Amino acid sequence: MQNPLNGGYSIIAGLPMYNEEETIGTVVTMTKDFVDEVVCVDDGSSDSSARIAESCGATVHRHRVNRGYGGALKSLFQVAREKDVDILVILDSDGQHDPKSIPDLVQPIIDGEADFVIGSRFVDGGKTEHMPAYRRLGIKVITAASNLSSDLDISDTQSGFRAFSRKAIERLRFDSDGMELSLEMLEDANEKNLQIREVPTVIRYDVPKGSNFTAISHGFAVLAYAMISLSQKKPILVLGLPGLGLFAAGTAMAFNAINGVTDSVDAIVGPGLTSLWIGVLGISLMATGLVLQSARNFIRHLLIKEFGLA
Ligand SMILES: Nc1nc2c(ncn2[C@@H]2O[C@H](COP(=O)(O)OP(=O)(O)OP(=O)(O)O)[C@@H](O)[C@H]2O)c(=O)[nH]1
Ligand SMILES: [Mg+2]
Repeated sequence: MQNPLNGGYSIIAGLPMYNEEETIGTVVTMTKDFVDEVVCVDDGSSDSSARIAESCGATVHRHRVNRGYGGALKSLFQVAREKDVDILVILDSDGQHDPKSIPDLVQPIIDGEADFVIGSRFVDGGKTEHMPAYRRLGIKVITAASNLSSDLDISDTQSGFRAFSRKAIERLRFDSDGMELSLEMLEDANEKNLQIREVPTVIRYDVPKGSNFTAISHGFAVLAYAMISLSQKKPILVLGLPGLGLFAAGTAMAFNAINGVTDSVDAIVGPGLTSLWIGVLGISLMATGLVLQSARNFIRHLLIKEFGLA
């Protein structure tokens, strides 16, 4: 049944859920007011999350084994395609996102101004409560690396509070099983020229489970994805420039060693060898950067000329 508040648009909320029995009931109950259906993907939780979600009115989609956050989102997109909905809103089950902000996330899609909306804590009007400093730093580093590789200027690449239009639901394809999916989705949307928009939101950390240290290992996985993506797209920046720096440092050390020669030749052997290997490492990095850049240009050229693809 359609929610009369949504002006004829069919909207479902998708909640990735893994052992969230303390919060899922409240999140489902609050979310129901803003959408037509709440779908939770339970990924082999060992607690009562699935039972509570169902008793609060959610449809629960079960994975028998844990497929990770990315696996849960793949299932949610599949459900949205099968149900042929206009809008899919994704929010966390741990209470960090406020369901009352759902109308703000879907509005740019309803207005035809966006296909992919991110609830951001770092744009004007957005904020975060009780966020640990290490999380803030991690998010800033990941966001900087990801913006460098994609030329997107997104302030909060790590917010899981997102809404997708029918066009985005149909076109987006992703592979990652972990949290790095947050970046893969952005890159895919950018490549497919989907309109991405950020709206302010509040993301809280004073929730029962709080932020735990698995967030650090998730953070490293996301950062590794951002760096690999950056080195594939801008090899000269990631490999060539540091290579040039090492080569310059090696050369400076070599001059220093030669200038320092007095009566003992032995005195320059150690610094000389050090400067040599630093210089060679620099040259190797620069060469790798150049080769990767040429391969990238060649493949692009081939795709455009032979297959008409950009
Ligand atoms: N289906 C599914 N959901 C998951 C999985 N891991 C996390 N989630 C859910 O995804 C949402 C976000 O996960 P969190 O672990 O809170 O990640 P986070 O908010 O980035 O990190 P924190 O700062 O630790 O809260 C929550 O609703 C989790 O229940 C998983 O393996 N499968
Ligand atoms: Mg969380």
